[in-house]
Order: sequence, then C-alpha cells, then structure tokens
Amino acid sequence: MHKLNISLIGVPMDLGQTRRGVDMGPSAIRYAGVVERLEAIGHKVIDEGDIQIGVSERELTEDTHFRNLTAVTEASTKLANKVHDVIEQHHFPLVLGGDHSIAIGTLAGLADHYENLGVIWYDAHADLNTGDTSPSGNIHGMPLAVSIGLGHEKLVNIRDYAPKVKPENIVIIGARSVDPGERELIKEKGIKVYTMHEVDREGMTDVIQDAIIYLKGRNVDGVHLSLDLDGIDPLYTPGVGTPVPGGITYRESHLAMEILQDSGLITSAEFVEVNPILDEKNKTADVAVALMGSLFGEKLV
Ligand code: 6HN
Ligand code: MN
Ligand code: MN
Ligand code: MN
Repeated sequence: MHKLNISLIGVPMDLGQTRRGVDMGPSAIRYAGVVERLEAIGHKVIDEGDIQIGVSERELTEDTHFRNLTAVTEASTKLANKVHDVIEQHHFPLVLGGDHSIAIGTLAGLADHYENLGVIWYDAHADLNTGDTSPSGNIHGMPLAVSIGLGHEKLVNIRDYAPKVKPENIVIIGARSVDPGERELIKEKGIKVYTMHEVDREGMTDVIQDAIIYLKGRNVDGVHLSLDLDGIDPLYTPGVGTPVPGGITYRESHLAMEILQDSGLITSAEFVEVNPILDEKNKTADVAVALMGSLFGEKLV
C-alpha cells in the first residue's frame, strides 16, 4: 500500500451552527488516537495543529440570513490557505472538525489544484442550502451549495475563485433529511444522490462501487471525502449536533471506507461534526478514528 505523508489540520469551529461543543471535536479525535492509528499503518503523520477561530457575532442579523458570517468567512479563509500549503508540499490533507461549515475552507484550498475535483459527501443531510432556502441560517447546512457557487459572495469567493466544484462531480451518500430548496437544487443541477433508500435497497457495496464508477466516468483527477459523522446512525455516533435516525451502520461505513481505499481514488478527507459534549464516552470520535483506519488501509489480518 502507498505510504502517505498525512497532514492533520484541526478546525475547532462551532459557529456554523448553534450547539456548542463541536469546537472540541479535533481534541476528541486526537484523544481517540488518530496519530497512532495512522502511524501504525505505516503513514507519516504531521500534526499541523489547529486553525484559530474568531468570536461569534452577537446574533443572526436579519439582513444576512447567515449566522456568524464574518467569523466563518475568516476561519474558512485561514483553513483554505493552510490546505493549499499542505497540498503544495504533496501531503495528504486530513481535516478534523468542527462543524461542517469548515468544508467551505477545505474545498477552497483544494480545488484550484485540480482540473476536475470530485467530492463524496457522506452525510444525513445534503448541505445544499443557500441564504434563501436555509431553514436555520446555519452555515453548516450550506457548504456544498457554496462550493458550486451558490450563497453569500463572501463565502463563494474565498481565495478569489468560484465555483470550486462542478455539481456533476458531487456524490452524496446517506441522505435522509433534505430540505425543499435542497431537493430543487439536486434536480436542477443533476447532483448524484444515494439516499438511505438506495443504501437499504442496493447495499453499501453496490452504492460505493457505483459512486466510484460514476466519478471515474466524470474523469476526476482527485476526490475529496467529506464525512459528516451524522451520516452514520446515531446509535453508533450519538455525539453529533443534528442526529437523524435510520442512518448508515458501523459496518457499512467501514465497508465503504475499505472499498474507497482499494479504489485509490481519495486524495483528501475531512471528518466533521464530532461533538464531545453530546457524546457518550468519546464514542463518536472513536468511530471517526476507526473509519480513518479503514480509509487509510488498515488490514484486519
Ligand atoms: N450538517 N438542513 C438543515 C439546515 O439547517 O440547513 C440541517 C443542516 C445540518 C448540517 O449536519 O452538516
Ligand atoms: Mn453535513
Ligand atoms: Mn494553488
Ligand atoms: Mn449532517
């Protein structure tokens, strides 16, 4: 197996939503042994430390529809610059969240290094809201829309280019809570979605293999895996801010990671929404690290 230089980047961000505690996600994931786990596989791990996050604005302002827009924009820009530097050194960026708004920064740092970046979005949600369609004003529900160029111009234009990703290069897996505006956008833009219906019906082996074939058919030159721990059933990952029952199982998720490892397709990854305050004995961070083990080539025998 190909040995990597993996750069870990912590993003203690909780301003993309309203439940405190997800800013402690990177610590919880480090405590769950991420560095040791990846080193045991034979990779070199460079812990780049955490991105500095500013303070929240007092309240959601009526005219913006984007909670904590300034602080999220600033943090996303710092993260984007960091991811960009890591890619320039030919390291594999592994970003630890933090809420899912951080994907705005990750994708902004990644995308200009690829002609045709693909994205796998492993999530209970589609994260395709804009300021107009968001039911909450929470930016963690918007990062995928931002990456295709829709949303507040401050977010869309981070690192001064847009869009970051083509809608046809996105695959969503595990969706089971999709807002009306997101559903419209999925249809309008032709975004590939494997909902829980497809996971139940076809099984994870077929779903993930189909996703790989689809992205290869799109001629992608890199694939970013954005894994929201709420994609998995809250039985296994209770420490998330927006749990939705009926999710992907623990074993199905390992299987997905193993098949992605075999494909050799994944060129960057992030694991987000780990909230230790809502968790049970760091269970969710433990699952995140175990899944990273499979994604990065751990073998059972
Ligand atoms: N996440 N669709 C809901 C919203 O507020 O836009 C929930 C978003 C959840 C986002 O889990 O990353
Ligand atoms: Mn998400
Ligand atoms: Mn560049
Ligand atoms: Mn989610």
